[in-house]
Amino acid sequence: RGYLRPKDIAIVAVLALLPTGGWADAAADYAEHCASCHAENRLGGTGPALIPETLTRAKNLDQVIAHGRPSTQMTGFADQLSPERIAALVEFIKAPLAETPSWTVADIEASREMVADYTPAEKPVFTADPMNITLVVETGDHHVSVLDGDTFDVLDRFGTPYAVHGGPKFSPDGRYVFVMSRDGWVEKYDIWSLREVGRVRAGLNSRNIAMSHDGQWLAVANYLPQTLTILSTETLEPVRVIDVAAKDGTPSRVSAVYQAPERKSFILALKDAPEIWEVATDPEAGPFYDGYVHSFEKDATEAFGAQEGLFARRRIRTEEPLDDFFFDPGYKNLIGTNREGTKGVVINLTSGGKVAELPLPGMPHLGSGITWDRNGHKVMATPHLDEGVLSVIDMTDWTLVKQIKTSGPGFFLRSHETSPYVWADVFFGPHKDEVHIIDKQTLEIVKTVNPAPGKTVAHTEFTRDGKYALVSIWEDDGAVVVYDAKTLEEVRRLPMRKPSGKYNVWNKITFSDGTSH
Ligand code: DHE
Repeated sequence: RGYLRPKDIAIVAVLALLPTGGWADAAADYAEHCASCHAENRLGGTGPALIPETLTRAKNLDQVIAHGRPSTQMTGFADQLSPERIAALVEFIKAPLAETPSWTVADIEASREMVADYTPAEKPVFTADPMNITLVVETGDHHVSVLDGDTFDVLDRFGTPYAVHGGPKFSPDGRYVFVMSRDGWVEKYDIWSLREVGRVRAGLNSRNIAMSHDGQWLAVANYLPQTLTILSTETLEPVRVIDVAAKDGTPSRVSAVYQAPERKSFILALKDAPEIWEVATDPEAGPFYDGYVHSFEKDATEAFGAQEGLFARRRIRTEEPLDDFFFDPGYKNLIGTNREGTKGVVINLTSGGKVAELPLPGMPHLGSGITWDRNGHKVMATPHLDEGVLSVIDMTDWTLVKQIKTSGPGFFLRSHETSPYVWADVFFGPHKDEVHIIDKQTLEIVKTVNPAPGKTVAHTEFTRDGKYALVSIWEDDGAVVVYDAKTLEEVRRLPMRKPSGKYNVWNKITFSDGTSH
């Protein structure tokens, strides 16, 4: 009593910024114009959630409210609301919610919508190679295009939840794919039948998803609430919601969940705790210890409350919270970055101990890392988000082999077992229209392509056989440009609506060295 919580202070600060009566007017305007699609509690309905957790990256919200978003159901309100009232509405939706919303197993279950007339096809309803399907996420109008990887024909184009982020995850046989939106919706799509199977809201603000080694479970990493949701891949039913908190009880957001098939587990990066979690997907797993002990300390079972079997959880203590993981090919070690993005830390997943520290300043984006063989050594490369370099690390002794200078900070790297090159985009800065092609052995840039001068060009994916490399022109009237991966010449251009990531079934389910996992 008498004290304000930080979120109350934030609301008071927002109120102070509004003209007299602004908050009440904004709340009334929200109720009248927005609530029917975005829900009274702002957690989203047919439209996305309008809460600060999901709006931090949204730009020009006043323009969106005034003029709507093309190709969506969001219409403009400029003829009904003055610029001042629109500005007040923007502040209203950016203010924290008065109460941290909960999202329980019952809420998840109630959100589940299975497509009523879906019947699984007995075999693919197309003649294309089902293992060479490539999905293109089109963020411009929230669709995914299903491409025949040989002819580049679009076999289907299906609607997704709003703002898909991260890589879709395929079932181990490549038949089903799951995509996730930042609002926590997970959609299941049957590639053989070219049909959506259903969708479920697994969290309110989610980071990414991971598939279990046996294809039975899909884990969803959430920021809001601070949980890991585990869904049945067959029915999309929630089978477990794990509250995520450090050993001392402090709740933590989950930065990301990773699939570690060779360990038969999920690995979690915790945003707010100096811990890495491992959650078993193996019914025979364990014992896993709940204390800050390593797995070899078997006699600590009693003292630390061991968990066994499916979804048993293990904590690995770290010196500081680590994020953005990259795994070595055997899933024995992971590399994570610290919050400041000044170094890489190698952790042995079996002992839980720190193996090495890597000199990686400039915000390395390890999640985009890829590996290949060079001079008998396995090397990995990672772009840096703050500077125009790629770091190449020798994974046998964790030494820095080279920093390759690029014409600006990049986001994504891709290669293929059959390709002598790494494709590295320049996502930020004046050279955002360039993609460097780098020789895997000499580590020199051999060519820079620039398919759409002045536009953002990013993210490469290869076809199954590695013959073609597909690059996105990341613009609303964008395209996927198909290159001959040998001659490095453009062979096709497929118009797409702000295409972002592309994912080849075969490359993903075989965990190809050249692709992110
Ligand atoms: Fe991503 C993958 C985190 C911003 C597009 N991004 C991932 C993954 C993580 C991550 C943890 C791996 C998940 C997986 O595939 O399972 N991304 C983050 C961030 O923390 C960051 C920097 C800030 C944020 O807002 O979350 C961020 N990401 C972006 C973007 O701004 C991008 C360029 C546009 C967008 O869609 O939001 C973007 N991220 C992507 C894409 C992938 C991705 C296309 C999948 C790449 C792949 O090839 O697998």
